[in-house]
Amino acid sequence: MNNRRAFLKAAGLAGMATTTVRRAHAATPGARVVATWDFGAGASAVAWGKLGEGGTALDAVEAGARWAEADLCNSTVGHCGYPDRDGKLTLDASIMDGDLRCGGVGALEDIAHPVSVARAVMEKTPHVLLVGDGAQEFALQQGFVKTSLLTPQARQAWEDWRKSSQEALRPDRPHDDRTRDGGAPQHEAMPGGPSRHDTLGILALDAHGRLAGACTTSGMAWKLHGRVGDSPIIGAGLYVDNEVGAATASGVGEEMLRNAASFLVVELMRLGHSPSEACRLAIARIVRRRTAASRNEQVCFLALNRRGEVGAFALHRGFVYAVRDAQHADVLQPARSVYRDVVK
Ligand code: SD4
Repeated sequence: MNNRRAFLKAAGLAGMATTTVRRAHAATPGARVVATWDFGAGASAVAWGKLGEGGTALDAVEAGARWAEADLCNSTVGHCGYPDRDGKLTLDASIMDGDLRCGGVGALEDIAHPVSVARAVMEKTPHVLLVGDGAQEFALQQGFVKTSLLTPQARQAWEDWRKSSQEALRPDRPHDDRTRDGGAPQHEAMPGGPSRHDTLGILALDAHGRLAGACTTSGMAWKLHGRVGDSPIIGAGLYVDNEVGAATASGVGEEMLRNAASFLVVELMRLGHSPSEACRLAIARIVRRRTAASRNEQVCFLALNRRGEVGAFALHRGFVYAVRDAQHADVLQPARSVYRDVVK
């Protein structure tokens, strides 16, 4: 927490936060922003500021996601992300409005703000998802600029990984899964754990009762080239419906994809479950159906319903999320985890 405060201060967010909280307090009764992981605090501060300026929930989540994409301390989202197995940095992102308008980009290279390209897909095309070269071509046509994003640190990490991981270079091994050693789960090191990769998922409810969400990531480090995760896939990494609520996910995207997981969380809320219970039930289903994989993978859900209630659950310990509203300027919550409750 102290580190994060220091970081926010260094990033110039602490002062801005105080001003924007005061402004936003008046402009946003009933509004709330939530975001995954500790860096979600920075993203929510920016999103909250956008709401304070009179921006919509959609504007707010895009602004928060852009902040995370530009964050030079984060090796899991945007500019400083770690590359794939071939050393290429490919980015995934989506954005969704509570009226079901949505857009996504997958495996996008050399464009700094995939979330804004996703918004352009939503607003300027009849489609929902563009991938790879086509997504980049579209971005360039829309005025986005081609930039080399791989940082020297990310390249060095990739080179170190290649040296230490000959086994992982087998074509059927998309990432180093040496944590599957039969030992106790180590959430720091496991696929989906905080030190491996974290996606920014951000959800907002504005003062007019509109919901929106965004999700942005560089995906799993050392993934196979061409792999697309859950984050740009509507229903997997993100789902938002003004009639019910919104959900987003972080962790091993393959589990979110096979379970249409964010859609599942929203549908569980539609059935009357609270956000917290909906996240817990979705995780419990993954543990039940994918018990062996669940042992050493992290999966995390965060949900916000149309009344502004928030809930989160993770497979394993370690998932935290940020909450921002008129009462709370700087709150990081640890999510409860279910693996040990389900697998005795
Ligand atoms: C993916 N879900 O590409 C993303 C990665 C992630 O926490 O969330 N990490 O699978």
